[in-house]
Amino acid sequence: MADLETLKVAMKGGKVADVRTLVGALLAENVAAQEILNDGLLAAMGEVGQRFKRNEVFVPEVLVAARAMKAGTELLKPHLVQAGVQAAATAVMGTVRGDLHDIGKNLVIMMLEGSGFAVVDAGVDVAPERFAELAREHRAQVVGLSALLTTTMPNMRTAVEAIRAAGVPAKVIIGGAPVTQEYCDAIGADGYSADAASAAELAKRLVAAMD
Ligand code: B1M
Repeated sequence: MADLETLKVAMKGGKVADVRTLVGALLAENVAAQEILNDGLLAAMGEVGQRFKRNEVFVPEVLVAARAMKAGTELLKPHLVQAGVQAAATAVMGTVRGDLHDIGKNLVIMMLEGSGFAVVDAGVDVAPERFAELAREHRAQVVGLSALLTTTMPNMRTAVEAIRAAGVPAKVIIGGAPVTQEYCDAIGADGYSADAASAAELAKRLVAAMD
């Protein structure tokens, strides 16, 4: 029998194959995908983050845990995203310039897709002008910016400025661990949310208000 504690141990150890097997087994045991994500993968990543902060583990260990987390979330994706939902709107989503963290961004993408958005994944380390270009090219209603580092947060401001300067009418939403509503207000973004599920709800609300 698979359980969430064993999954957390495998993820913290960066055991990709074990994480795949355990996530598959938990799904087969009808454990909800959201529970596997929150109480298994995200809980384990939270612990890795704490240990990283205390210098008990270093970048290589964090990287292998992140790889294992990706492998797990890929298996969860079909269960988190509703099948066959017609795209109601388009969103461009990326991590801002200088920032390579993509796990949160990928979760936001999953939740947006689950809410019926067609999502253009701009990737990581995205230049401000690139967000504007992609939004224009895909006629996006929403642009989502993610940042995990206090040093890359200012690049959210430059991305907002580039999008506005290009005259792109998309709503800009922002998030990531160090980001706050106050920061959102300060840089003139259209909305902030603390987690991926709320980001999708926020995007839906903003698009509905555009009609
Ligand atoms: Co980095 N890292 N990291 N890291 N890393 C943090 C962020 C850090 C807090 C660790 C720490 O010190 N405790 C710290 C930042 C400190 C700071 O600036 N305040 C840090 C540091 C310092 C660094 C380096 C500088 C380390 C170094 O090289 N010395 C370096 C920077 C590299 C770069 O980006 N240029 C670095 C590198 C890395 C790895 C490459 C090893 C790896 C990333 C792998 C990858 O993403 N593919 C990594 C990881 C994994 C982490 C931690 C441990 C986990 C991040 C994560 O994926 N969390 C992290 C510590 C921590 O957060 N506990 C840490 C899980 C993820 C689901 O959460 O991304 O927050 P998160 O997303 C959340 C919300 O924030 C929100 O939704 C998600 C949940 O639902 N959200 C949004 C995210 N984006 C959103 C957008 C929205 C709305 C909500 O709207 C658009």
